[in-house]
Amino acid sequence: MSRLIVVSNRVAVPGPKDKASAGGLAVAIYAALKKYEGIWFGWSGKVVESVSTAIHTEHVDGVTIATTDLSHEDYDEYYNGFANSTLWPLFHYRIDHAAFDRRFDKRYYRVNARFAYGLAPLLEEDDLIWVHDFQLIACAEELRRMGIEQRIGFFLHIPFPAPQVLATLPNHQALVRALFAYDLIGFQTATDLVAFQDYVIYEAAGSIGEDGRLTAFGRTICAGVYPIGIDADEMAEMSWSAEAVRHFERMTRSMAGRKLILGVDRLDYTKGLPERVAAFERFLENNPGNRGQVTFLQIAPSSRGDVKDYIEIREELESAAGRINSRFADVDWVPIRYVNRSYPRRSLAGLYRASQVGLVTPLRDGMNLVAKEFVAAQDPEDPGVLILSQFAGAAEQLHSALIVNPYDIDNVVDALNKALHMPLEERTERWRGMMATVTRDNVSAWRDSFVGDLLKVPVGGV
Ligand code: ADQ
Repeated sequence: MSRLIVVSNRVAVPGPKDKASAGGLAVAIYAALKKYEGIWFGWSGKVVESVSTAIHTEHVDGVTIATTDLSHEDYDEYYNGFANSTLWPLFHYRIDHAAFDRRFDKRYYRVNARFAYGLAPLLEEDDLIWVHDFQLIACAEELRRMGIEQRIGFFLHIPFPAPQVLATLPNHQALVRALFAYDLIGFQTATDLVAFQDYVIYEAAGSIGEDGRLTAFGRTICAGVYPIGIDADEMAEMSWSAEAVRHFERMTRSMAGRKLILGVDRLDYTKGLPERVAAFERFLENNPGNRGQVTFLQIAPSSRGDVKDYIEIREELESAAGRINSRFADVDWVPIRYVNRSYPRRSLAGLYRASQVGLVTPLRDGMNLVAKEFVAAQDPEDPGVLILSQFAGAAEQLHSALIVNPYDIDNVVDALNKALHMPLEERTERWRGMMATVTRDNVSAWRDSFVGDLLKVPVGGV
């Protein structure tokens, strides 16, 4: 049996006891690594004065964890720079937030090469290599330069942009050429796959064969759609855990019969938070009868707090929430509760179940796992309603959510009205459809279908 080698920017080994503290993705990947006696290779999370070529390795449960450090320049120019300030905004259609700086892409390719150099000596002939996400697109190209011929797959967790958006990136062809060093590329949605195919045809003078394989830059590769999932059974179970019940009761008590609308996101300008708050404000403006009856709880811990755009979005949100609260609050009711911290997964499960409405309205999102977690944590006897952006990857699967355009504030207001007044029968029917999908297309199914296809694709890019 081949070994599985997973390469990702961050290595998230689940703790030995508390599976619930790690994300479903880390648990699923780790389970596969155990089965295949594999290696998980990535950044140690450490930023050091001067970086050496040394790889730190440790062995846990038959899995080898191999990590490398980053220097301060790597952190600024590769991680915060090209990855988080160039590719992240651009791939989410936010050219207005994208920083183009030649130092950034130079460093990106250099760090990707260093990952490849660190990994290559650990590889064996039969290994199956699976690289994750936008931080490491150029990894396979470097491995190929070093003569590595094993099958290499790549999964993009974020959207793939339309060709005209990607074309704003200086040297965009170099990035897509690097993707052609893989044997299989996985996208979250059919929309992303089509955007990639369009780029290949219209920007790279490539072609699509009858078998769907893509040819460009002298190689022929496979590309497919693999929507990522969650461990739905575990989330459903977790929503009845002691900690979830405690949070459910605490929340329900504090609501005193009012309805709860919940948003849970990393604080990021792709998540549509100012637009969401504006929609809630308009909902209160248009529906005076609902004032004092409905509360919007937004949980949004800061992420990437050392990038300027992230500091700005936090300030923008704080001031909008403050303004709306001072406009509508009463002595015994505050319309928006904005919480800038993260919660353990079990607590979140209880909060999901205590909510009548899950408000998930990113302006663009690869998948959005919060939408799936919200569905899995609902009480089957009295499920809440999911309002979901048409621009989240999850909208291609969760058809019975109330699908909205997050830029159209009135559309979101209408959906809030509909969700808050939806009869139990309709809520239950919608929820059942979504729960069946979330359970069937879970994180293990995602992993197994990608790895299964990677094992079958032709090798050598021909
Ligand atoms: P993210 O952009 O981080 O992921 P998402 O898919 O929603 O977005 O995953 C967030 C995870 O973090 C969820 O498991 C959620 O429970 C957790 N989380 C969010 N806010 C939290 C809070 N306040 N406290 C505790 N936990 C919190 C990227 C892509 C997505 C893609 C995933 C997986 O941007 O589009 O779905 O990877 O591929």
